[in-house]
Amino acid sequence: MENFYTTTAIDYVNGAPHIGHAYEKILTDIIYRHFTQRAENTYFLTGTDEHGIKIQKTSASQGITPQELCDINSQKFKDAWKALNVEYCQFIRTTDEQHKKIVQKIFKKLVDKGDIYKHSYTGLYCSGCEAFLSEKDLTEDGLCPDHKKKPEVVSEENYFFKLTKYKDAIAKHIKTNPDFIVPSFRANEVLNQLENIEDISVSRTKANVEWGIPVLGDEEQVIYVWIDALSTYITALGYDPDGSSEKFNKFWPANVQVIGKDILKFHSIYWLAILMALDLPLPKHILAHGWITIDETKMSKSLGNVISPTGVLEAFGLETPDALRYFMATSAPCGKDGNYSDNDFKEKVNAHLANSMGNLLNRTLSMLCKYFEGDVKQEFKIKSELFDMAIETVNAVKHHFDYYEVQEAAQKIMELVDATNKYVTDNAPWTLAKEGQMKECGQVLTTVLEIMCVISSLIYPYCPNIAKSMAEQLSYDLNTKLDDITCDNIKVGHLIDKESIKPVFLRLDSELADKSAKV
Ligand code: ME8
Repeated sequence: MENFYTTTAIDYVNGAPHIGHAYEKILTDIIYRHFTQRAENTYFLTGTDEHGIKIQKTSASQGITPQELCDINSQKFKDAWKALNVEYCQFIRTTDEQHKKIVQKIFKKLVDKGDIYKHSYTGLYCSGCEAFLSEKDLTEDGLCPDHKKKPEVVSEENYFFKLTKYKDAIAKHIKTNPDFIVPSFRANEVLNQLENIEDISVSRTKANVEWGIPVLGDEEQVIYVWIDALSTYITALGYDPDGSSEKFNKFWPANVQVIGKDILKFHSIYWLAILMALDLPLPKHILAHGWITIDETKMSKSLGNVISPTGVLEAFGLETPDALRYFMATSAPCGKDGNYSDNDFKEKVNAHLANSMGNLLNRTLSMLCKYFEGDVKQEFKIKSELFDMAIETVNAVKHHFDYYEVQEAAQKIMELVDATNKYVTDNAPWTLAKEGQMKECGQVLTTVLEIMCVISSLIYPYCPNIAKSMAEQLSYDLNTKLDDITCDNIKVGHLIDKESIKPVFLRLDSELADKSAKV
């Protein structure tokens, strides 16, 4: 694989990031890191969505400018991703000058092509969705199903995008590419939505919404939400209707665009239509992840159960985000909803990362020091059946990532950890040592250490700090590409001193468990 490009949704900057936002960014970061272990060139884009009526109103109520509010809140997202080791290559903001300039050009190109036209319109507008809704979208009480608010009746002359022109082409694309939408069970949902699709409003009058990108040559209108927000995926790379950058040609189309299930319609219908109208290739996959609930309840400000990801790190006194990354990434099968609770978090990471994985390395290295002063001898290096399982696990993990099954891949890694623990129990190296079977004892320990090298590579995307600490103690090169992994990494000679052995993950203090900070 040569080039790999992945994106997340860009978050609204109405407030601080919560654990749902974090879930998406962690998933994408894990996918990105996995593919850095396979592809030559990789690129990861995230950012913030900053225009719209909500920002205009909130900033006014706080007595600051919309730009000031965006600057403050966008920084909170950057800070959170830093704390979570989300290693994006670029953070785009819809208020970036370059982005605004290209969005204006994209809009003009679509007007010139006849795909955008002006039209007087009366519609039901939900400011929560930042979108017009049709009667069919509403609940029985006439409310927006997501925001539980009555939409406003808005009459305006707006620009409209000819979505209906692309309806058949989109349906054909989804049907002929059954793995385009991941997980595939969501494809039917999109095809049903496509049935009722109408042309969409893509501008608002400046009189009603000021905080947006002005339409070139029509200063009374601002470009609204989806053309602005979706275009970030290409403007960030340097797309330009008058001639794009090398980076754009290298990385577009994206391999996978990661979004939440609530905005799948915009990404698998609106976004495809815009790309088709621009004569650009379509992304290879859209991954629609599920939603995270808190203690099985929907997160909401009014319930006061909104969890801050950095709050969790602080409450548990975590110096690195690995445990939270691991927990979130494994909280749900691909595309399904997941749940966060302090207790589940603590129990899972203690069991998987401390007891199963961390202890395995720790006690194996300790025995190597106790029995052999940390030395590996040539006669310890044997072939083991466990090596076949390790290589099979690498292949299974790659296969799961080909379908962006992040939780399922982690499960495979843990199966290898469990099998290795069982191997230690079955072969009891401490008994071998007691009985003086030192060669056999050394062989068992070295076999385990070989497997731990593979495990450190596989766990790296989820837990980069833990993986680095494991690799360091094993003198293993974590930059090994997955295709080049073998079970012949432990070098004959002195491996480690007793003093250099350190636990890769400490159990979470149970007393701290209930104190997880709420936003
Ligand atoms: O939708 N669990 O922004 P947003 C999991 N700006 N994911 C969640 C979640 C939860 N509880 N809550 C939100 C927008 N998300 C637009 C996107 S893209 C061109 C424009 C996810 O801040 C949500 O599904 O409301 C979305 O993918 C992302 O967080 C940003 O949501």
